[in-house]
Amino acid sequence: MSAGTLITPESPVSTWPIERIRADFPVLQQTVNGKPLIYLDNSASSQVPQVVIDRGSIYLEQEHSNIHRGVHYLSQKATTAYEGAREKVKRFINARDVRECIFVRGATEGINLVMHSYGRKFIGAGDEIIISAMEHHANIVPWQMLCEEKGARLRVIPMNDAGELLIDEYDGLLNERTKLVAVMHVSNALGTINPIKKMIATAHKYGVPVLIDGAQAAPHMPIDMQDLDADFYVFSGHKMFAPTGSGVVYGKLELLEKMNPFQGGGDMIKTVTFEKTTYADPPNRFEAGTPAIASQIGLGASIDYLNSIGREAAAAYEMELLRYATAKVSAIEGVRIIGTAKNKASVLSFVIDDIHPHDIGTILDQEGIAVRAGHHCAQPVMQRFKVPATARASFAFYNTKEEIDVLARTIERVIEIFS
Ligand code: 7TS
Repeated sequence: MSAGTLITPESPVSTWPIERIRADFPVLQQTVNGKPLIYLDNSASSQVPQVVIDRGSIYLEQEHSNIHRGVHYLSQKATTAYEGAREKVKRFINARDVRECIFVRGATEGINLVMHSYGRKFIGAGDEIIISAMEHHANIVPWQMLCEEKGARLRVIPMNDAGELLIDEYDGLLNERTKLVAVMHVSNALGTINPIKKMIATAHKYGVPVLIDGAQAAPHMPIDMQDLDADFYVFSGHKMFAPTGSGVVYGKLELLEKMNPFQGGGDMIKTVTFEKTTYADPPNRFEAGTPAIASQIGLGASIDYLNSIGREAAAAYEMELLRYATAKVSAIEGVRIIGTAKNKASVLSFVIDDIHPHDIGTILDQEGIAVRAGHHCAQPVMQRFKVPATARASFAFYNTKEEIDVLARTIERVIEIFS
């Protein structure tokens, strides 16, 4: 299966060991407002399995020390664990070289890193950067800041009413002034899976590098850097069953080698004198100061966990949940689903006539159901669909059809309360 394609489950759903999987996640075992927690806010942050928590505890209890700088036992153990996590990331995304994997705090910091280190060096007055109409603010604002600083111009790929990018329009936007394409793999507000492999190939015909915001894709589908041929790919650990403060920028080595540092400080230098500093090679050049060591080690453990449960089977199960939820929720009178792309990940955004999404979210919370209500840091998407906000249920492989039944029943109650 190639990344970005719709996964059609054959047998995994009936065989998915949901009870065993749920038992791996301690946070799911609690009640909220006297009701079993139904956690459907996975696009914001997913939950952390016990093995990942345990790996973080081992670091804190037995290995806690700084990396890359001690000859002593603990520092060597911490360095081995941290660099081991980088190796796991490399295999997880099928990068060619471990030096292509930079640790950052999350997708936002990753995009800002590429903006500062690549954009400020290689993008200038009159140049153009292409983004899409469905981007998260994290993949809009940094590019706007760069455009303002350099006198460059932002071009936006439009989308249709289903929330699918208009690929012909994209082709028309690419020209000799284009210096970067920055698009999301999967939309957090709509669920759309964009045809990024094709989009990357088109940009490359113009010699234009492509940054993919993979924050919503990396946790939910296999991703393969060599197959996609992305120039940059960023994602966050906390959406991927790992702790906050972990994340990755993948960058092709030949690009990283040409780029300026992101931040200055310890661990990113070769030599320092008051006259001149020379910089370390990638990835250290981009990792100034002490990183979130425990969190990145946790990300390595979450990758082990995902591999152990089977990424393709997990993805197939999530697709089944999406199909089930879409059928259930769209059958409720007065509910409108925002984001009906043919190729979707397990995100269900919806609005109800005359009821504000915050009210929906509040009533759902009273029943122990966690959804996100708001603009999802994608205000241009809300403007495009002429809604102030949506309620969003986003599923992970530990959710169940029974939870979706409770969601649907509670949405019906919300409508009753407001009618
Ligand atoms: N890009 C996308 C596509 C995202 O969905 C998010 C976070 C980010 C970037 C930023 O990630 P961070 O880890 O650096 O914050 N999206 C959401 C969301 O949908 N609800 O809460 C955060």
